[in-house]
Amino acid sequence: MEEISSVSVILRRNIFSRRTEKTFNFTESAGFRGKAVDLDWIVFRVGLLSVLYSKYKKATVGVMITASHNPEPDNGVKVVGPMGEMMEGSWELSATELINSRDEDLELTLQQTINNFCIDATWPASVYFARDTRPSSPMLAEALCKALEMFHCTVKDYGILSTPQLHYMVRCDNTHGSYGVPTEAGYYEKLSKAFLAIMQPESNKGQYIASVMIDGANGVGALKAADISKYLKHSLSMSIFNDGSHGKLNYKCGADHVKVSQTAPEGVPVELAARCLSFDGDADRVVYYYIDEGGKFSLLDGDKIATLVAGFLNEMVVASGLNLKLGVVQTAYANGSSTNYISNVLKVPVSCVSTGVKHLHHRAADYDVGVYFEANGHGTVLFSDKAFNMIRKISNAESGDTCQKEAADKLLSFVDVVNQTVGDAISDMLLVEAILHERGWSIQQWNDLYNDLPNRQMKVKVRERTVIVTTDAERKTTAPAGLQDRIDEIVSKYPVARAFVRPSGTEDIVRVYAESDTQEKADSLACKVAQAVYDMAGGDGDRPAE
Ligand code: G16
Repeated sequence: MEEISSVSVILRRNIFSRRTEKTFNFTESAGFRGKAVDLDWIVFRVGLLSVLYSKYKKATVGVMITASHNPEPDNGVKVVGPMGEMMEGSWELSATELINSRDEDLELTLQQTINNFCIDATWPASVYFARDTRPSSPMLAEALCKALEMFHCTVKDYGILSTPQLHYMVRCDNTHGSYGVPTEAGYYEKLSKAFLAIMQPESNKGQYIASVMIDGANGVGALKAADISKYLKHSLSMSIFNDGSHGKLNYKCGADHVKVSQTAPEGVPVELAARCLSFDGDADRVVYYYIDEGGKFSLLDGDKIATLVAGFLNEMVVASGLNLKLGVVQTAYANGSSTNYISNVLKVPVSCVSTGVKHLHHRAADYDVGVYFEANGHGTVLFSDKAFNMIRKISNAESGDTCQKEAADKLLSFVDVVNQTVGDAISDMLLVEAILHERGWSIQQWNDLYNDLPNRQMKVKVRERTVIVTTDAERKTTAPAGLQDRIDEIVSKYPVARAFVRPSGTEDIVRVYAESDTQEKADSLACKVAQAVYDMAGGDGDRPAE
């Protein structure tokens, strides 16, 4: 591939040359992330990688510039596969090698990637890309463009999009429009048409009120929620706060802040019993919350969304008379009560996988209808081709059971409300709203399905977080030696308790999760486990204190 030689020319001019000896790892959950000022050369290399990935897949692929829930000075880059899925695991090693290659070896590394994956270099690459609202994103988009321009590939710059919108565009292109139209209007039209079909005004809404207060995390989600509201007409009233007009991205607001701190965000005048929700910085996560009459803050996170969605879809599948395998996928962060509720009350199979949507998405595809949500609010529903065709068959049948047909018609609208490519805060919000509307439920009624076990998350700073090695879907550690025994010993002193630790893929810290029967005990357990991590895994800075 002759274009590869121009890579060295660019590097010799000192543009996008490697500026550090530090090693970077492509993380499963987040691609590459770091301080934005250090990232232009990395994004340039990811651009080169995306061209090869497109040639390898013989399809359009995507590149998203975002650091999602991370603070504003950070940024990052992810690669999107042809069906809107995350890049294949077998390419993660190549991505890491490409980023860590010395400038003088870069041409060779690119050539090795071509050889390793038997890439047909003559295939015309096609890369779609977009960015979030971070001030550093345009500069990184330019670095990406420089790489793409060198290969004369088809490039589509969508400007500012939410991460799930870019995933949607890539899938639309590769399915030649059968998934949808690859434009922003196409996205809004598909989702809103399906939503409006469900939100029939004449239906009995019970205690449901079609009004939400949205915390946009001062990011792209606020802009896109405002855009879709025009298509939703009067079916859902949205008051949007933290819309980026002032205030910093993800600072004391957004889904991650609300989930981890278990408090309402700043900037939202949370009203008694009002249904409030927070997006994260690139609008691929959503969590709900409300303040009850006693003034208590209640969080309805990804687990609560998963249980609401799985319970409803399961009923609809049964009502349609279909024999479809529906299952839920969670991670170790799932609250023990939610797993219990799914297994014992809904009687739906539930599995646990490692953190990162890639893992959940993969496992959910084993079901006809796979509901996956991380506790942090990241998730979606996958409907297999088999499920879709069976639902459509009942819906299109000219004779047959009227109730089954009605249920199948409704299910088809639910299929279209869902962005099946990856977690999508806007699509998930519409899904939750549609189900609450169907049920006629208030947020409190939804919350009353089961009680979460009190839980606490903490972050521990260590010198090198990769010293922590996990197994069993991250529920146990195998290194450093003795840490798991110490955690087991601490946990055994608390009732109904569980705790685990894992190195973050998006921040330079180790995460600690703990749950027990009271908040005080969950807090104390989290702290004791955090101290064990600090002591046994090379703590840095202040030791966690109770
Ligand atoms: C990303 C992934 C999520 C994952 C999170 C984990 O979130 O997309 O699936 O749960 O990372 O982060 P960590 O490894 O730091 O716990 P996002 O929203 O930041 O892209």
